[in-house]
Amino acid sequence: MRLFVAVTPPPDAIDELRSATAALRTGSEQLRWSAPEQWHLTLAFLGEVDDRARQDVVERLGRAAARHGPCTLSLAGAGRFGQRVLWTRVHGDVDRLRRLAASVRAAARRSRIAVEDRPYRPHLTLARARGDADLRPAVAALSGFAGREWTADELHLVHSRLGAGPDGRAHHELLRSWSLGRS
Ligand code: 2AM
Repeated sequence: MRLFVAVTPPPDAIDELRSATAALRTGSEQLRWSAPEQWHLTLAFLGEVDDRARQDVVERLGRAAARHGPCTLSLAGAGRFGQRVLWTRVHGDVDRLRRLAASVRAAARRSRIAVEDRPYRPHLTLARARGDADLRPAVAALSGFAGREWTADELHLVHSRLGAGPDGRAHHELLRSWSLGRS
């Protein structure tokens, strides 16, 4: 099954971002916005994982979560990956989050799951372009957004079923969650 590992903002932080993006979300045909209920910070995309590797990585992720404490974070402003992905920036304990992401990726590799080598860039994806799109106006429109502080205190393993969610989007199902910093 197709899996990824993430932390998620609490409902109040999601609501702020939902309000801040409301006008933009209705405006554009070019962008496919992800559902606010599904907004998350991906730490590692594991791709298709078989049962055996999944069982192995579940054990390792539990141990990784225990070794890392909660992270105090906030979301603010926006950025883009080229002409394809619009995201909001992550502030606060990003070094901690980076170390957590590194542990998660190491856990996946030890379970023989291929994960990308590119450095982790903390972000929360808001929308993807249907083709190439000029994302600069959206980035500018969100430049004044500054969300409240929140604590990422759980690590989640999520099953993503492409096309199984509303409007042809992916359906996300939480498979496992671990408290950070607790064994
Ligand atoms: P991102 O939006 O933060 O990049 C589930 O598909 C999640 O896995 C996405 O939200 C995406 O996180 C992340 N992801 C990273 N690489 C991916 C890839 N090659 N294909 C699909 N999703 C990927």
